[in-house]
Amino acid sequence: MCGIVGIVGKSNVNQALYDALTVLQHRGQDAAGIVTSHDGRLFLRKDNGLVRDVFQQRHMQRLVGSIGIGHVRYPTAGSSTSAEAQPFYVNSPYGITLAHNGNLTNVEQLAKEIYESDLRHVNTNSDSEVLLNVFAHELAVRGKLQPTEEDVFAAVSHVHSRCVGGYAVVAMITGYGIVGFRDPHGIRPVVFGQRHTDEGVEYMIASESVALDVLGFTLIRDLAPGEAVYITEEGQLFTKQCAEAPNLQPCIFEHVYLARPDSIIDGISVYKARLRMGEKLADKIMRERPEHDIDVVIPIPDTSRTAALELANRLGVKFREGFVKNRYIGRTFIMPGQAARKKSVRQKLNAIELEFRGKNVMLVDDSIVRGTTCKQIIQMAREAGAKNVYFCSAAPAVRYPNVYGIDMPSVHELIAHNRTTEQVAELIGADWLIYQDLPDLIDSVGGGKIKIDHFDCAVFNGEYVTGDIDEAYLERIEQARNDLAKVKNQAVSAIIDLYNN
Ligand code: PIN
Repeated sequence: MCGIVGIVGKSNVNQALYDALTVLQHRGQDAAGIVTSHDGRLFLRKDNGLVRDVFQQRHMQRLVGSIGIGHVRYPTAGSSTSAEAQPFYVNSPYGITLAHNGNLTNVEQLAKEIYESDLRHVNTNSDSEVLLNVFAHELAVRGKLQPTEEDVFAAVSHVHSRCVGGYAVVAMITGYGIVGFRDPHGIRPVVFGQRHTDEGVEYMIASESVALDVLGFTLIRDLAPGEAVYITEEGQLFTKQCAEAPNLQPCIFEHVYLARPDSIIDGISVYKARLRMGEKLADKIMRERPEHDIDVVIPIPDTSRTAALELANRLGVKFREGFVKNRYIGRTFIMPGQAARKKSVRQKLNAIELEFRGKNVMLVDDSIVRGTTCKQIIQMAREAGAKNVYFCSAAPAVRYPNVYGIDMPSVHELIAHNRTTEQVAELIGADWLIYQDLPDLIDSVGGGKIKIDHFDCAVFNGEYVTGDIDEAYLERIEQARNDLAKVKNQAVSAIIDLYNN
């Protein structure tokens, strides 16, 4: 998962892009980048790290221009070097830079086509660079010295017909404008908005509406699935539906935990969706055990707080903050003579004993993926003196990998894969485990004022909305992930050897 932003302003946009990226930081902490344009020149800064670490004063001063795009990256399979930080750049036609959130599922075929038919070179393993080259090729074949909005939209249409998967994109065409587009299923979110300044109207395209809010932009709307928005350097805005059969099926996991609660996606408040998840969970608890003996509901910070609050309200049970999270957790350094160690949950979370001692506690988390952290947290609750530890997941059991840009472990690492709820409860050490039912999750998200009844729920039900995912594909990504893990482990061992010798 990643965050994208693009701004067409009336004065330098470097600070606004930086601020927007900090607001989108939760979508990716692995790498960050900004490119701006002034007088036909591009200014780019990108590197691995958090936004606050990647951009120093000297970098910001160089990022001049009233138009630019930015990106924060979460590592997806294959992307971990700073060469794969975004935005990506291609010099022809016009000089195009691009930032992408999502994942293309036909990237191998596209990479082949790009090389063999489009005669283009791709220098990284990133599907975003492939996407950029497809877009650049489709714009180049229009053969125009000065592209119009119709040329840009035609190129996006061709991208839609060639690229399969989840993609929310912002691209800058040097000297002309920025374009944002969303895949024909609208899997990943993207919105656009405007703000009025003394010099005129400024526009922003961003992954989440919260970036608009914080920077004083007002939301115009979400991009529809398959739709593109093009804003020229002069500030003219055009939109067009560029897909043949758009069909909104957004990723439901955005509402479970990826997005910030103060964002509104496709008209749905993430916060309200999470409140409804809590209500539905309470109803399920009452159905399963009307005589339950829960003394206190305790969220596992941060995401699950909203659902836990409403769950406690509905059950009429006390809601208490039993865990405190260290917000300043640092890096793990590889010291001479030590193996690289993973930070334990205990360094991130600490229990307030008096909320646990002698009580039947209901812990709430947004989801259970590997089950490794929740196992440790349940153990902490017991050590703090809980009598019984019950566990609620605001999402159903995660049983399948994500292929649209969320970095999920491979299928064998998912604790619920091929396991029943009882088996998972036993493995994580819970006295009782309740998962949200999928229809309830769908109703929590899509059953408010804005009705959406189709979502990408593949991680829960294995049904991939693009229709091109089979066993062979899943095996291939698993293999790629294993290979990458091997390379990473070898690199870590080599560094440790270096220190030791
Ligand atoms: C919580 C995010 N949330 C916590 C992510 C842990 C699964 N995990 C998914 C629970 S927050 S595990 O946004 O950081 O606050 O099941 O893999 O152990």
